[in-house]
Amino acid sequence: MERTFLAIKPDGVQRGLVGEIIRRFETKGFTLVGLKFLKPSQELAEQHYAVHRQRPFFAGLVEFITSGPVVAMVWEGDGVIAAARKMIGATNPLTAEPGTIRGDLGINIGRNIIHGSDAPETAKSEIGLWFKEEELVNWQPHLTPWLHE
Ligand code: IDP
Ligand code: MG
Repeated sequence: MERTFLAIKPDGVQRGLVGEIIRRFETKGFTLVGLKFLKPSQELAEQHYAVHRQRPFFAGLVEFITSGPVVAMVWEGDGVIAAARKMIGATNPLTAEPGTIRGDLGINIGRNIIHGSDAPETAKSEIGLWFKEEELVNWQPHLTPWLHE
């Protein structure tokens, strides 16, 4: 079963959007298999955003993501990686489609509320970076037969 890594950033936490965001993935029908609330270390943030190391916004991004608590999550389901990216919306909340998390809830690219893995390889590496294997829970939601034919 496919898994993805999602993180509600410090702006989402400070704005009280944790419940709203988790609700969207829950009601969509995906399964929560990992959840933790933490203030990321500098090292974790730099590793997580390593691909952007050369970008002008890198230092500010790392400073922001380490500034406050984030909600780190692993969600499971068929097609969850691409579907979660769709539900999150475009990187810039101003151009993100209404109906998406960023499109509905944000206005600035540097405060875009949530992170989501962009591909199977990044999902795998980000899950491994943020979670130990034993922190992920294998469970069968009772809803399964009502969500899958
Ligand atoms: P994504 O989060 O939609 O995958 P990426 O291009 O991977 O977007 O960028 C990672 C994060 O870096 C973004 O979510 C955003 O917080 C930040 N970011 C990207 N581009 C800019 C920018 O031009 N200015 C400020 N922050 C940016
Ligand atoms: Mg990205």
